[in-house]
Amino acid sequence: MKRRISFALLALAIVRVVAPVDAAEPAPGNVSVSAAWARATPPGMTVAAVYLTLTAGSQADRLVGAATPRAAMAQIHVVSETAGLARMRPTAGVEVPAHSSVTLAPQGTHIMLMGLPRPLVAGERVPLTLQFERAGKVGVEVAVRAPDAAPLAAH
Ligand SMILES: [Cu+2]
Repeated sequence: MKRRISFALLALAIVRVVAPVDAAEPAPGNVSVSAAWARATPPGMTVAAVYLTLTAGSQADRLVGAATPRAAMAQIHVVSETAGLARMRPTAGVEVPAHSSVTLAPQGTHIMLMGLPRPLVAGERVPLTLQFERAGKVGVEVAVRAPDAAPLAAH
C-alpha cells in the first residue's frame, strides 16, 4: 500500500515538472513542412544542407531554429554573394507570411547540419525538429537523395 502511494506521488511530480513546458508551447498546426531533402555526403564530410518547403496558414510564422539527433548542430543559413563569391552565414530566422509558402532550395537559404558523425547515405531518412515562433516544434523527416539529385519540383 505504501508503495502504491509513492508511485502516485512520483507520477504527480513528473506531471508537475512537464506541465509548464507544455503550456508554454503554442499549439502546432498553422505551419506545415513538406518536401524536406538533403544530398548524400561524401566520406569525411561533416556538414550537409537540408532543403524544404514551409507553408503558413492564416497566421504568419517564423522559423527560428532546428535540431536533429543525426548531427551535433543545425543552423539556419542564408547565402549572399560578395564579389562573385557565395558565402553563407547563420540567420536569426525565416519569415513565412500568412497563406504563403517559402521554399529553401540549393544556392539559397538552407538548414545546415554540422558535426555529422558519419555521412548521409542516399535512402536514409533523417529526423529533423524545426522550431517556429508561433507553432513551436514541428518534426519532419528529411529524405537523403543521391549526391547529384536535382531539387524536388515545387508543388
Ligand atoms: Cu550552410
